[in-house]
Amino acid sequence: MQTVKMVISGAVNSGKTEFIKTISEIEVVSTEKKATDDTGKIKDKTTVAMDFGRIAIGNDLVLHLFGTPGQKRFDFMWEILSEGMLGLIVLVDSTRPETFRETNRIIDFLSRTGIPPT
Ligand SMILES: Nc1nc2c(ncn2[C@@H]2O[C@H](COP(=O)(O)OP(=O)(O)OP(=O)(O)O)[C@@H](O)[C@H]2O)c(=O)[nH]1
Ligand SMILES: [Mg+2]
Repeated sequence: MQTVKMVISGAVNSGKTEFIKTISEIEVVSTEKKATDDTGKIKDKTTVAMDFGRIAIGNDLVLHLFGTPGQKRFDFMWEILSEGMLGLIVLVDSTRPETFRETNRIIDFLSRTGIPPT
């Protein structure tokens, strides 16, 4: 049985927590708290540390799913969560072009720190 660490990232409100809750086979460990800054204008709750879920693919592979917080002020968690990751999924809300620049920043950062070279 092989276990692979996957990181699910993306800008605020791109759907990271929802994605992990949807595909995880276990109850997701979530750290959602009431948003107290500008994020509160678009949603009630936001991830402040991480999400964690798990899904098995066939009999031999288990994916551990680590969701990052979207807010910039929690970006120190990106490096912590991406340590040892083998795969990265970046979610984008295509209806909010104003988040594309931030999405690029996340991709740049995580491709430099996390994914091992092939
Ligand atoms: N229409 C639609 N709404 C979605 C989808 N995924 C998530 N949402 C909604 O988008 C909002 C944000 O979803 P979250 O999963 O909290 O987003 P997040 O990326 O974890 O947000 P942060 O933790 O604040 O960065 C919620 O209201 C979800 O119900 C989707 O695929 N389609
Ligand atoms: Mg979240």
